[in-house]
Amino acid sequence: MINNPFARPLSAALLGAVLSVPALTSSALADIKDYRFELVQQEAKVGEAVLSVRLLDKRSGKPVPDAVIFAKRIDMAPDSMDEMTSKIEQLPTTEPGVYRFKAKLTMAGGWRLSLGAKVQGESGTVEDKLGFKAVK
Ligand SMILES: [Cu+2]
Repeated sequence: MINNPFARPLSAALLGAVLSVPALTSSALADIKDYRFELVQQEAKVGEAVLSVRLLDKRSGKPVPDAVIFAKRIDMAPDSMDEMTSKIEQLPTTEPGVYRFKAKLTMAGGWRLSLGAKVQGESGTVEDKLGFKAVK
């Protein structure tokens, strides 16, 4: 069989085309990428703490109300204690676009709040990991 010198570049080009299609498709649908969570305060007191998180539309900078938080977790991953988790519970919202959680911060140091949410009218999920400090 004769080795066709064009075979390899052509297949690479085809592969590139194939790979770029899902990328285009997902970015067209992925309005969900336009949302992010941010902590209202970067510090909390050790003990029972209320953590407030704002969900923002990055395009407008506006808070996004009525998202459904379906996953939440806190752990001490920033201090290399990924396995050190604690209780976290969602509290009623008092300000549109601000989501509140009651958490038991059992140790001073770096904590990470991980959230998963669904935004009204968008497919996909917003997933964010936010670092903060627990202080005495
Ligand atoms: Cu710890």
